[in-house]
Amino acid sequence: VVLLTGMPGCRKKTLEIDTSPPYLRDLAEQLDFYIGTAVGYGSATFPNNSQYMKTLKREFNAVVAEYTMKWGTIRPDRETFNYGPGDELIKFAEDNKMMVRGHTLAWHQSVPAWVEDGDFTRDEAISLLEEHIDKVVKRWQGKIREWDVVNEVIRDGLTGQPGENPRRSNSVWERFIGEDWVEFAFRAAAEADPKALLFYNDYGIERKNRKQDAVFALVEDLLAKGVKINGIGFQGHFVSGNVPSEEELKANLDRFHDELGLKVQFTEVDIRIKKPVTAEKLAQQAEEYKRVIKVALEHPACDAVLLWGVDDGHSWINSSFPEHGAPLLLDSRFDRKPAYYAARDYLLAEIERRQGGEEGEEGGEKEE
Ligand code: 9MR
Repeated sequence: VVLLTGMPGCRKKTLEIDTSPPYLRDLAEQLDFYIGTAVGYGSATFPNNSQYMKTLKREFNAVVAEYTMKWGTIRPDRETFNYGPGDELIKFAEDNKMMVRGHTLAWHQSVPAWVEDGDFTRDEAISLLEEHIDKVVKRWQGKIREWDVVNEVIRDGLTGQPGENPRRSNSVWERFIGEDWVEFAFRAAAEADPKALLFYNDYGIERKNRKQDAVFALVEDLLAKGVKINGIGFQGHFVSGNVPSEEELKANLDRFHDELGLKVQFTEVDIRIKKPVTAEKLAQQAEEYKRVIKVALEHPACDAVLLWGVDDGHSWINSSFPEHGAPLLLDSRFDRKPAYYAARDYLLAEIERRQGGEEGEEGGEKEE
């Protein structure tokens, strides 16, 4: 290290990263809260990249599989159930005392070709969906606290024209079964594990807009039919500079909680920055992360914020939005960014505030 840092153009800063305590997961635990992350799978991430693994264990108390619990991984063909990668994540979570979110039992993406290109009658598709949900949920019963049962039913770009169909037409489930596939999915999940918390999960609904209204109407209708739904996942794939205000974020959580009695969580948070990434933009992102965590922590019906990745180097943003970058709390060297420190400082201040206990102002109690 001495030799290298002595060399021109090679500063010590580039070799060492800050891993000093306190860690986010320990602070979150003191606040009865989950700070989680999506977990990849393969040589660059879980369970093979030792730096990734160390960081994951150290900083997070909740995990969600980024893709290994989707149909595409679990069900390569009709007869094969590939539970291996999911089992590994659950074992890891048990060993490290982490909560596990399940993601996702039914979605229009990551559907294997044998389903996507299959030729199923409505009844056959219903049986297939129900059988899959029954098997997968029972496999991990008691180990997965909450499931994204249904993901992203409502489409983008709604205009509000009379008679407009707000649902995605490019979903196999919609095509084979029709609109009530969502109901079959939730009912099957509830039957398979009556104790699991069941979520509807979607993006672009973190502020009041037509998509949010359509999600609200969908869930309201299902609840009126007696379908068990416990919560709404607001994915939170944000663009820095366009993150809703604290008031807007809170109003959305309130809407689903106060009017429908649902739990709420931020389930896939990342805040991507338009390149070039500058110190100023990182400072803005830090404020935005703090905002999201603050709203979540203060809300009585919200007990979790899950990020969509451990570090900037392994984020889906790099391939899907190449004009943007740096979406997470840790950079591609797993070093802490201003957003990490902002999140940590906020959690620390909140612990102090609650312990200091200005009378009547402790707050933070979560609903059952
Ligand atoms: O980040 C995930 C990426 O690695 C997968 O290839 C992709 C398809 O399975 O899904 C990505 O995660 C998505 C999540 O499951 C649902 N919300 C949007 C996420 C980003 O596309």
